[in-house]
Amino acid sequence: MCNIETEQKKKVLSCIQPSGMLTLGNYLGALKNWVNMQDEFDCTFAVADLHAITVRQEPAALRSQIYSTYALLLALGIDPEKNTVFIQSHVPFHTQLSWLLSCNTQFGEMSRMTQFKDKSAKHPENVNVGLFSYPVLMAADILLYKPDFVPVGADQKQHLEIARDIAVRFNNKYGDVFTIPEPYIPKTGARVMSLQDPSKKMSKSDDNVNSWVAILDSKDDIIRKFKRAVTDSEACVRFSEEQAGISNLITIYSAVTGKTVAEIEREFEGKGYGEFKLAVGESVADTLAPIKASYEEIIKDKKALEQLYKEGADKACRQAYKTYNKAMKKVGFVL
Ligand code: AQP
Repeated sequence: MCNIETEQKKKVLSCIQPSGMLTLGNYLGALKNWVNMQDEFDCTFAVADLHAITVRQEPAALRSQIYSTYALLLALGIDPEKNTVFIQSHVPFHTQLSWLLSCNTQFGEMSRMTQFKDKSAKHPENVNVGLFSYPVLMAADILLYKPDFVPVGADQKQHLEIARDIAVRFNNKYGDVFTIPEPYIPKTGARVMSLQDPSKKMSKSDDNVNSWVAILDSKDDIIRKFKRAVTDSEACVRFSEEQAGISNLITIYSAVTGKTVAEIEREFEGKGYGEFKLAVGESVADTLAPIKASYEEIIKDKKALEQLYKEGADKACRQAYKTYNKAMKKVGFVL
């Protein structure tokens, strides 16, 4: 029987790289919204493992991060029955479509991507071609599933824009193949900065383990990392541009407790940073504890996990194949 409710829902696609332990930044900036979007939208969620190797990964660590990222999505409450939840490398059409799109993308466009500039500056010993062209793979990730919306943070706007440009150009040249996705700005979503350098975003691939909090960190580690967080000299809990460190902690505390900035400033009036940092650490640990508990149950059963990601790949393949086939035909390939 056809499910009318699902058919009427708008489609959303989101991916996450297993390039390290998922962080509090990934959770508050993206994953929390993924969980909320499942009721309103027809969602496709991917573990973007192919993207992770644009920077060097140790094979055993990569394998375990892919498993753990998939399991964590389930632990957060993402339902693999209701959504399509899969591992990118299990669907070969991503790399195949990427080639078609690469031949319709200009070198100059890619050269302007800021993430390439940032990451090549960070890893000068490994400025590989994949790092240069990965926005094309990202365009393929998106366009294969014909989403109406792609949730984007400020740092990823440029990637969606290039995916849209590539799709429009392809459609104009070969006929209607791709849906042009719109950016989706979720109602809630915090930008979390590094605990050691609040001018940079919190990143799972940051070498300084004290700069990020992993969703799976122990309570003691979380509290220790917040105690060590860089703050300012003013010694008062007040949100301001000049106090980037303390403002980051206020943003985090607000996101996990639901309190407003004004309420937080009142709560900690006349109190020192030490007390505030402890409160932030404890509330973050309490928020993440049930996710960690659920993750530990899920990761124990590798067989069940394998079955779920295989079913997810089958579902994704069925959708992706149709788009890929149409694109190949339009370009002139014999199928
Ligand atoms: N610090 C952050 N604050 C808010 N949102 C964030 N996101 C990442 N960091 C923060 C959001 O998480 C989603 C998935 O991101 P990703 O893992 O695919 O890539 P990324 O943005 O490059 O994340 P990282 O942690 O910085 O990874 P690495 O270190 O490997 O580059 C995205 O929606 C992103 O906005």
